[in-house]
Amino acid sequence: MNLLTAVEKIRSMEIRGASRIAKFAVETIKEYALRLEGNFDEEMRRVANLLLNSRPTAVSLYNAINYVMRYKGESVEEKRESLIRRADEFLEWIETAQKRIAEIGEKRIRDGSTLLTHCNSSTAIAVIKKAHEVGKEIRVFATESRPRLQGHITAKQLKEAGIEVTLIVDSAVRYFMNEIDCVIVGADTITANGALINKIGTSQIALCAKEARVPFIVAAETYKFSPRTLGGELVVIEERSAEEVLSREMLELGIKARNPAFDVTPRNYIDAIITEIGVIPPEMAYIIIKERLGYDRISEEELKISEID
Ligand code: RUB
Repeated sequence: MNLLTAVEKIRSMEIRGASRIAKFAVETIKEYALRLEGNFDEEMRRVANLLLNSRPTAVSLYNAINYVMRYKGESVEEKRESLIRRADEFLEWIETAQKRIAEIGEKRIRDGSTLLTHCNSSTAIAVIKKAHEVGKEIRVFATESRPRLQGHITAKQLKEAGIEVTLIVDSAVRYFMNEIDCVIVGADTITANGALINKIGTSQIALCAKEARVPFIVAAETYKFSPRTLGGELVVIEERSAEEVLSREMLELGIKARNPAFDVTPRNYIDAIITEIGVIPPEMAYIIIKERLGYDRISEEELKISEID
């Protein structure tokens, strides 16, 4: 696939969700490396840099690219081999982590419970499906997730798995919270201080859950933890176009809209984070980053060999 087409697929959200974005980026890099001739380092950095700039918020993309770009070797063939090995390792990490999270997370879901999930998180859905698979009777409320309606995907996926699902509009979360036993969502990024960055509206749901004393659980692979935040960097919240929110008529009238794609849920609203290495409190985020992502990172400066818009 053409590189710019791959970047556009992420930007336009044809490929979306933190895990899928990471997987797709790694596959794209791998495919590119396989057929690359010429200056390997320079070309691979250009590819990495372009992909890195496709969407800013999910750190899975950054972690995936940094992992793969730590290839070693003298000759082009050695470098290629090393890069492909690392790409396969990361793909394996994605694959196995989600399975493990499903097994661990399922135990936190009680038989007969009603869950609420937001947006479309493959990891949160893996947990829900696993609970269903092991025979627990559960029902799920799925939020619509305006403006891109990822909740529709969630509702279809759960229904296909034979799980009872009810779609609600985002603003109905508090109305239904008393019927919910547990909220489970995915993550785009978890910061060093344990805050969660996820689909816009997640923090309101967490607020409602806390008020109603409903557990709020996050399903997140360790590659969703952000080493960049250790150095004090703030997570960039993607703001998408007003056209996703406004009709043409409203746009023509000159009405403005703001359309942030994600928001920040502080750690004191989070009861547990289910990772592939176990259930952790958000306060442990720092340790996860140190232990799991403590590899020598390639800095963004190193990746940026030329200015590409
Ligand atoms: C998707 C979203 C998901 C996380 C986790 O946002 O916020 O909850 O990415 O997903 P968008 P997963 O649709 O804007 O990409 O668990 O599949 O990685």
